[in-house]
Amino acid sequence: TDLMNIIQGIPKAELHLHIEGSFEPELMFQIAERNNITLDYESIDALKKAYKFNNLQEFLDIYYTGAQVLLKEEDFYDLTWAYLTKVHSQNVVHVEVFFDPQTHTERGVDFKVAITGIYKALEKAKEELHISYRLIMSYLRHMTEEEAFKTLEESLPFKDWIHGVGLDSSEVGNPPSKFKEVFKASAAQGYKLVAHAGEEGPADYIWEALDILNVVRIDHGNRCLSDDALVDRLLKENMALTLCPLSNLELKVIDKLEDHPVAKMLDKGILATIHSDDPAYFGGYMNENYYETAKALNLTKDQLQQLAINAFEASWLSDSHKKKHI
Ligand code: ES4
Ligand code: ZN
Repeated sequence: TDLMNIIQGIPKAELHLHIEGSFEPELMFQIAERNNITLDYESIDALKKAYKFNNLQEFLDIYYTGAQVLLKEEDFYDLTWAYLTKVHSQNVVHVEVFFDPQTHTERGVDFKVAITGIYKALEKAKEELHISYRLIMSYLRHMTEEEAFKTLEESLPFKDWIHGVGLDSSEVGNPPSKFKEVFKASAAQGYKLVAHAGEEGPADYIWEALDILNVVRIDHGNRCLSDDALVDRLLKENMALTLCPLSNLELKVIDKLEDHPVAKMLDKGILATIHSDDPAYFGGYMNENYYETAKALNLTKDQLQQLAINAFEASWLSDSHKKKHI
């Protein structure tokens, strides 16, 4: 279609992507088989039928189960390479990828195994696909701050491969303030800071991410429009929100895409951006997120271009690299 051609033609940056959430059922079965693991689902179709979620937690339960088949460096490499070739075909030219070390170290898979596989695929994509990248390790907020500190410690030998830290998993009941000290210590190590906030949790959690954690971007941030003072703050600091419309729909953060706040955010001048979050689970990569959102909200070509420009502006590319895309 014309709309999809326009979207395909826009060079895009993806800033909110959990690599474990890009695990397609086909690859999951393939890796399970070579690792001699039996999945709880008897076929790819049976697994896909389980992808129906009423909230974030129902999704996370399945997402962590899927990740259990990742054991070896080559598993993480294949996972990451599959994602990168897919988004390359969608004209994505820059990615800032999350991984969840604790999802793997908890199961006895070394930090080194996970990060090395991911890193090698990112480097190959830089060389062969000309995709620039940053890598972000996320602390799991349902775990303790002490456990996050342990992860920070484990990351230090790989500091040169890691650009920032994030905060993800079950939001409600696990406010940003729970991780105040480990974010401070992460910044002291030179890591940039982001956090999921205001996806299912209240606007208060967005304030905490800004005031207590000192993040440079908010992942999701849907709930900010309920708080005028918060909107003023986001505008004043030109703070980016990395929104994920199909994720919001699949996790019932919104009832229908027509209700997505991104158009209102653009109208207010907020640095809003669109990404895929967990594309293998939510039914679409970058282009599908742009496309479905554009259709539901009647976004103009200018608004689509603005969304892409916003993502480069909010990215961690150097100013000289940003300029090529803005
Ligand atoms: C996530 Cl959608 C979402 N929210 C919070 N944590 C996550 N990890 C992966 N996807
Ligand atoms: Zn996310």
